[in-house]
Amino acid sequence: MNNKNFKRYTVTAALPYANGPLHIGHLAGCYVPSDIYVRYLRSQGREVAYICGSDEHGVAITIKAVKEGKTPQQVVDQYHEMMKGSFKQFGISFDHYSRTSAQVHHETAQGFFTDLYEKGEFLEQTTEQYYDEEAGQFLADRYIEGICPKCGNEHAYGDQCEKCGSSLSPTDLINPKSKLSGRTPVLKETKHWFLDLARYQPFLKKWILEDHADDWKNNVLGQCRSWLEAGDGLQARSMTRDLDWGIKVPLEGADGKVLYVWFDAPIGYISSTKEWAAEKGIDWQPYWKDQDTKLVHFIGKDNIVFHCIIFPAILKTHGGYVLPENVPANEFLNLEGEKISTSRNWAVWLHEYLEEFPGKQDVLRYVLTANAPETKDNDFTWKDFQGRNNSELVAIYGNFVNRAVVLTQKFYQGEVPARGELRGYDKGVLSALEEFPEKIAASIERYRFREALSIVMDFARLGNKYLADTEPWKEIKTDPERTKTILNIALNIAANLAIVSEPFLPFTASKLFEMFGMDQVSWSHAGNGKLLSEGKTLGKMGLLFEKIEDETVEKQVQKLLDSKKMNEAANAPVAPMKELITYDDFAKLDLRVVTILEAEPMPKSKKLLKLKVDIGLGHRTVLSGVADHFAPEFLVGKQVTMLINLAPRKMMGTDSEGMILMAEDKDGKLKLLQPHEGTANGSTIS
Ligand code: B3M
Ligand code: ZN
Repeated sequence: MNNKNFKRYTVTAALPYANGPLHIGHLAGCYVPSDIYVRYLRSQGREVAYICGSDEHGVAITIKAVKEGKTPQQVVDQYHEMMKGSFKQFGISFDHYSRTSAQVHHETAQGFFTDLYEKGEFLEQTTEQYYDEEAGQFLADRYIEGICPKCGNEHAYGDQCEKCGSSLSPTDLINPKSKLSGRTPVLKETKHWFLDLARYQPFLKKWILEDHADDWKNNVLGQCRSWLEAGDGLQARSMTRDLDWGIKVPLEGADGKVLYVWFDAPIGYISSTKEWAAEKGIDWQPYWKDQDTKLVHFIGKDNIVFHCIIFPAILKTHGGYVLPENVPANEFLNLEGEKISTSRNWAVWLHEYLEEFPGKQDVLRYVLTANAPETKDNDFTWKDFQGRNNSELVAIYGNFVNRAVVLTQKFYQGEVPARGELRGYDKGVLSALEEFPEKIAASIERYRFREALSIVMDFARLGNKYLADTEPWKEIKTDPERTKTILNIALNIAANLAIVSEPFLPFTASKLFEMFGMDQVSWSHAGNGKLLSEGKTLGKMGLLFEKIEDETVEKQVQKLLDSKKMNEAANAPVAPMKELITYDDFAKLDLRVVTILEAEPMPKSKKLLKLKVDIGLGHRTVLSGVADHFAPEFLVGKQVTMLINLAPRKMMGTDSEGMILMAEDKDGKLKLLQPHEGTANGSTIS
């Protein structure tokens, strides 16, 4: 069925885990693309349900809760609100944003499970699962980390290797470790309910590799093919877990077990639709059950198996649901040449972007679309962000619209001037204008948003070139009538540009709609060279885009490098313990509390300070390699700890009689070891 015949659209965007703030990788992966698609559909007057919500179960949440010393509910409450806010601020125009901890979702997901259970679709298997004896709990896939057997990645999870995309089982991992205690887990028996995916393999192979061979993206088909044509075929996968946070398994004897997060999360799209429809007082079912509904899932590549294999198998087996017409998954966005990582704080956080670049949401939407990882991983650099803003948005798009509007304000008091006789060039430009909307639409319909946006920019170039070639600022001196025609055409190009820009640059488009007095905007109006009637008065228009200076982006790069350094220090491995010594070895050390009386740089040395120390038994001279850690005056008067019976060592002609003890932390900084106030010099330390 081609697009024109669908009566309505259900468009979903992956439910983000509510375990942290959103970053540019989220926007690039599926939220900007899905928003572009939905805005375009809406501007065509199509009936759309744009559905999302927070994914609040799974170990991504419980690991965060442990890390932050909070309950899982506190974690999801915090980040659900934060993410909802960020989406809104970036113009991601969901019709409904729910959350999987909502009661409606628990009921819906349990309903699906019970339906499949009663149909005998589950294999009940008692298997051995990794158990952390120290933590006293079974380990879900994401609680286990080890070496990926396929690519050697040392941080592969129990269910998936993010590096090579392989879907794994925990026992595939080499040298598995528990993320709870860090210890090696043991295998222990536990009962779970498995979906025997092999049962659905014939249907999935035909549905994906034949029926959708021509309209699904190659990166998606490629991953599905690797699963569907793998020698050992689709493996049964457990749809329940031993966890106390999640949706209870609706069966007798299943205490302490919850639904696997990837069983429940995609069903969250349905629950969210139910919630939305209830609020609107409409029936949710057509959006999920009518064959003339087009269902599209926007996701990142790491979610392909769950959206193309497992969820469709569940929908198909349950019966009565439409299957996704397309799953246009994006690849990953990297940042300054490295993988975006929340744990290493190597990310551009949306909330921080908004603080540092207020009002520039469209610039980020633009750059993330122009560089979208649609077919392969791509890289976001601040230099490119600046370059595209300055040389495309400012120099072409903004320059064109600004000139057309400012000249109209200057020559015609802001009124759209009358169009006189057209010349050949004018006619050429107006016929090009007629063709742009269809070209852009064709790319959007095929989920090629980078391509669509580049055509929008070609449209802006057309306008920019038209003004540069006709030079109305000169023409006005010799041919005022001609100038009116030029600016009339230029303003109409700008008004059309606003319509086709809206899916990509909603904030810019709304400024233009307001200035042009265009309401009830529809895609069908685009291509019309006479959108603006003569005599129409233009509203005020602020600057659409402004230049971004070098130091602005250099500051962002430095911020990344600083946070990386801090994180490396924070996560640097602690120095390993030295070999064991006996008590007698320790008893030989004479450690005392002492006071530094004098401190001065050691001549001809960058590292050494010469200290005079009161050890309680008299004064000693100590040479200490702390010159690049402490200023001499900082040390004078400080009580520290010292090894006083270390044999004297001559350094640079001076005897050093002992050693001041220091702590060196992970980032190499030295810290004094200072006793409580009022400890007498010479006090022994044992
Ligand atoms: N919560 C997002 C992720 O894998 C995951 C998507 C669920 S969509 C139903 O990062
Ligand atoms: Zn791997």
